[in-house]
Amino acid sequence: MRLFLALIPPPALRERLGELADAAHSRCGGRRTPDENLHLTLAFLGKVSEERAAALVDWMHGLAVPPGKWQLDAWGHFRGPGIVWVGGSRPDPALQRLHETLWDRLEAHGIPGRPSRYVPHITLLRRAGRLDADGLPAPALAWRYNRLELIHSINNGQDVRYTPLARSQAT
Ligand code: 2AM
Repeated sequence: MRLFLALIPPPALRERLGELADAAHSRCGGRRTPDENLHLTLAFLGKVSEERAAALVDWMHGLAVPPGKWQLDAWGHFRGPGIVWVGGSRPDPALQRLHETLWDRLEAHGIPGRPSRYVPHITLLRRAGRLDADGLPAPALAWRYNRLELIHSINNGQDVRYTPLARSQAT
């Protein structure tokens, strides 16, 4: 099973992100992330056995994430895969800490793949053209979060569906 840990935007924020995705899509083309798939990845686990996934579900049920607020105020671009994203203009220490803590625990669960660098971002477009943010609305959004989700990513060859398997406790 292909799994990742993510924050899921509340409905009002998801709507705003969808508007930014539409604006970017009209300028840069590519494949727009469907509204229901918008998320912030904290850790990408890759392929995990069903047995290990069950242990991760138990872990998530007992997990409490410190509540935080992430300021979304920048457009960004990963050139290779043509990803256009929104994120923060500065590193966010709380998200960085959360990412590190989660990977400490994932490694204790025997999961490899800790990346050397974490750039928090919300992917709006894939396989898009060059990002030219001139003329695009400046992102100015605040994301208050207090819960993390363990998500199963299912690719049926045409599109990708995300199914939540477990949520951390509300804090
Ligand atoms: P992306 O949006 O920048 O592609 C589910 O695939 C989530 O895990 C996406 O948010 C994706 O980020 C992220 N992710 C991180 N590393 C990945 C990898 N090596 N392969 C696929 N997805 C990855």
